[in-house]
Amino acid sequence: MIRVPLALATAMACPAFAQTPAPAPVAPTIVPGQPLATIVAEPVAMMIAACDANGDAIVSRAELTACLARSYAAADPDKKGSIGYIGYAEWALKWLGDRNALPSPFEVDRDGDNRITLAELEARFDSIFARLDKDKDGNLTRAELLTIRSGFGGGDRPGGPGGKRGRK
Ligand SMILES: [Ca+2]
Ligand SMILES: [Ca+2]
Repeated sequence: MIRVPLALATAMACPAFAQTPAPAPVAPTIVPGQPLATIVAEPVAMMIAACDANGDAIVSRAELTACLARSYAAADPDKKGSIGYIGYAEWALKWLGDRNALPSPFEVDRDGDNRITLAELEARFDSIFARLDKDKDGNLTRAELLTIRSGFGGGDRPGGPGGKRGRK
């Protein structure tokens, strides 16, 4: 039996080191046609999501009402029944994450008296709830709380090819 030395056998199995060199790495580019949608949550949606009291990941109007009352009470410790714009900014910082996050005090202060009452806050959130509640069932799912944005100069791609991914 002829035994071929292992090193030689390996060399025979690997032809030519002299092939054309691999192309230099290229910076990744955005492939045309790739979906560019970004999924984000508005600050107000983040707050509403945290109002889910029973842990079913769905926020009902009752849960939101209770949540708003709780947050307002913390901003109005002396129970004056209204807070000024500075107090509202502190409320927004705590519950929306930023003093300037929407809704702004100007849109919440319906009667324009420079004070925010709980009723005014509830009224504003009521219309926000209605806007987000796409299927109008009185509950907000996490999907309803998200906003789909197309960015990076890409056009709108409603229902792009993303839905076909992950076939199983
Ligand atoms: Ca007011
Ligand atoms: Ca809904």
